[in-house]
Amino acid sequence: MRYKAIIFDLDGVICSTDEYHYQAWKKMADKIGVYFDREINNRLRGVSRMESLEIILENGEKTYSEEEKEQLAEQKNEYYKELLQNMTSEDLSSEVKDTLDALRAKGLKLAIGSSSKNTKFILKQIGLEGYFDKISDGTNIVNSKPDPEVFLKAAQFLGLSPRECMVVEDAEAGIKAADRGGFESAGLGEAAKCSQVTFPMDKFSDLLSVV
Ligand code: B16
Ligand code: MG
Repeated sequence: MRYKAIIFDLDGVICSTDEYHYQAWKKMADKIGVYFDREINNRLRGVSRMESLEIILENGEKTYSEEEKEQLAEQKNEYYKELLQNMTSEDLSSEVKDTLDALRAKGLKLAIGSSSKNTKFILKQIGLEGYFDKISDGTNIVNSKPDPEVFLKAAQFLGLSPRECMVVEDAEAGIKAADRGGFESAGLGEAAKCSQVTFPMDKFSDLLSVV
């Protein structure tokens, strides 16, 4: 087999928390009177919380102190966590779960490579606590995508080289991170259009014909 492991992005790949990120940022932006829409939201995919805030504030007039920015990011995270409370195992699609099980049955190791600091909570909510062999997330990195750190850490946790792992992403920043780290990649949505993607996909289950 070509790969020994697959490293999955979480938000926008395993589950649709990307919609909740949008709603939470929108609520925060409306509160401070800064324009925000879904197109701007697409630029936040895979990008860390503080860097996402900087992108949103590009459309505002006001300059915020570091302390105010921390408070705004914290406020957004509170809105986001409120939305996550309503997630259950029904938010994990059968297509994703069946594909993951089939990949594991082929002998592949499965890992997470997500920028989110809420990764473990989300996995618990959707019934995947303890499912993945290794988790690399926003709590163990300094640099967020397009820096390859989150995927390099995942490979290191697995004890494998980047050439032995494939990355699955929905974000352009994530495909760039994979490419810079020496990983092949499979892309969904926006990521499927990225010039550095190895395998553009229409749907998650296409992974079964890629590996
Ligand atoms: P948090 P991923 C990323 O997750 C999201 O795509 C991005 O929108 C978010 O800002 C980032 O996580 C940080 O999330 O605020 O929960 O720490 O796509 O890398 O799984
Ligand atoms: Mg993502």
